[in-house]
Amino acid sequence: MSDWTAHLPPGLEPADVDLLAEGTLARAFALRCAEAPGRDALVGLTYGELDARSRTVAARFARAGLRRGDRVLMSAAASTELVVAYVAAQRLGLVVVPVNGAYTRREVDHILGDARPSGAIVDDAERAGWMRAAGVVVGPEADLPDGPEPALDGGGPDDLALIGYTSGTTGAPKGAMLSSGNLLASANAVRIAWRWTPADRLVLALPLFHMHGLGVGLHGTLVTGASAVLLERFTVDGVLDAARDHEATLFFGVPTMYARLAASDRAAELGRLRLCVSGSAPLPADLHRALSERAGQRVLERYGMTETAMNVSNPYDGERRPGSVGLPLPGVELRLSDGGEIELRGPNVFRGYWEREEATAESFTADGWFRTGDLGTLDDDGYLRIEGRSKELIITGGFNVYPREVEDVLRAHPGVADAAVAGMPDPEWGETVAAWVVAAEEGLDPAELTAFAAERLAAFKRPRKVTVVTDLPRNALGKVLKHELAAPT
Ligand code: MCA
Ligand code: AMP
Repeated sequence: MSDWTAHLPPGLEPADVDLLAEGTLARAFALRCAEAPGRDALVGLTYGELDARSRTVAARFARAGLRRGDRVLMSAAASTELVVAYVAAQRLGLVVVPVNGAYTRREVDHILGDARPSGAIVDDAERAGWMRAAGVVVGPEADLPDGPEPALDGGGPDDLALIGYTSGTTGAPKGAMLSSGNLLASANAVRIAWRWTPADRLVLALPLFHMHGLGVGLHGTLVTGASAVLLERFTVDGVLDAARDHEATLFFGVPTMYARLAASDRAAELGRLRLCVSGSAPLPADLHRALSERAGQRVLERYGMTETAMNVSNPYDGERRPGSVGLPLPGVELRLSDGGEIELRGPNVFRGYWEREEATAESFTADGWFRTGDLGTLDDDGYLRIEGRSKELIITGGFNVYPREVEDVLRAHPGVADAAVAGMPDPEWGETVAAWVVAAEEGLDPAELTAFAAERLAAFKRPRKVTVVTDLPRNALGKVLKHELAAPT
């Protein structure tokens, strides 16, 4: 077991760390708004404005019939209006279900059917049409009539605040239920560990429908009382211009973003930031070194999951070790099973999967530790290295793709008898999705198959390469030997 005291700044004792000091995430937001109304929350939005606008939007939600505990699906590009609507939803006690804006109708329908939201926050007309069945549908600006102000910032840390959809070996995405306390504890843990202060300004170019952008970037900013420059999408110039123009101090990204930044002739400009953090996928050690050489920036790598928010991080003071994700964050306990699986416990660990008792039971040990499905080793100083995964998962550009879901889609094509999907190493994306298919008939056209997949899968899940093979190599138990397929020829 490794412990988290190395993350504490000088003078802060473990006994003085209270990750749930504000009680709930919504109360933390409300407190920061009240404490410094004139300070920026986002560039162009002060805390006072965030308070007033989120009250108005919460009142509109309430007038439209949304009540504490109701689920509301959220699928929109990052914008000030989206942040206001999200804060309003949290303050009203709604349970937010973030959904990737790249999802096709098939993928969205699965989540609608499973989570049965009463409302949706979306930013385009076509997707609004898909959500209509959910009931109340609004733009991020909550284009609903005003209403009387409802009770805000109530409830307790155990109340559900977010359901994050994540797949599993079964292929069908399931909803990880995070309480308000889970999210608050994780935001406070990174606030302490990364020495986040109200004077910090984050360049936030991550989507707000995943834990990285939402749970770390946005929650961390607002729980700290700091500010962010929100970018609708990531580009190298966009990030570096924002850092320069708004005197930013922080940047959080996935390794693909860092690979693009390192390759740019502006890479040295990253050096102006106080702290750059990487996560969601392994940061190659040579990329870590390249950033250090070209930008003088020792990127701090950390490890998280939808189910747990943030778990482990390299220390702010002390060695940031390339190839390692570091030490458990404040409040987090970590151990390795006999098979090397990383197991976790702490106030950040989720309550279970929405309406999936069996999957929930399987994901915890008998003594209550969460099984991550990631394999690791601990070195003598307690630093964790992620060595692989026991779950089948491809991470491409920081987005997760479950091979089983892609295989199911490919097999549904009448020309396909069988299919296998695996990740291929890639210097920019980390991994890319590759497929091997056995044709059911002569003349299967890979381009036609790709078009078939495009109707059913978000762009990042689609195989970049499809190879037609006569059969798939299998072991004696009939399991496809993917490492043989993916091996370089
Ligand atoms: C875009 N494309 C992708 C990806 N992103 N393909 C594979 N993997 C991807 N991640 C597709 C586009 O649809 C397009 O397809 C083509 O690639 C080129 O797009 P491009 O413009 O180059 O991409 P981009 O818009 O610049 O996006 C790259 C990106 C983005 C900025 C790295 O993928 C991104 O924002 N990733 C962050 C994901 C994230 O937030 N993950 C956190 C998960 P076509 O040409 O066919 O149109 S939370 C998590 O994992 C845990 C909690 C944790 O620890 O953080
Ligand atoms: P998700 O639940 O979709 O957010 O994805 C979580 C998974 O991303 C984890 O279980 C890990 O496999 C992976 N992951 C996150 N951060 C890192 C990291 N720094 N290094 C390696 N894998 C990571």
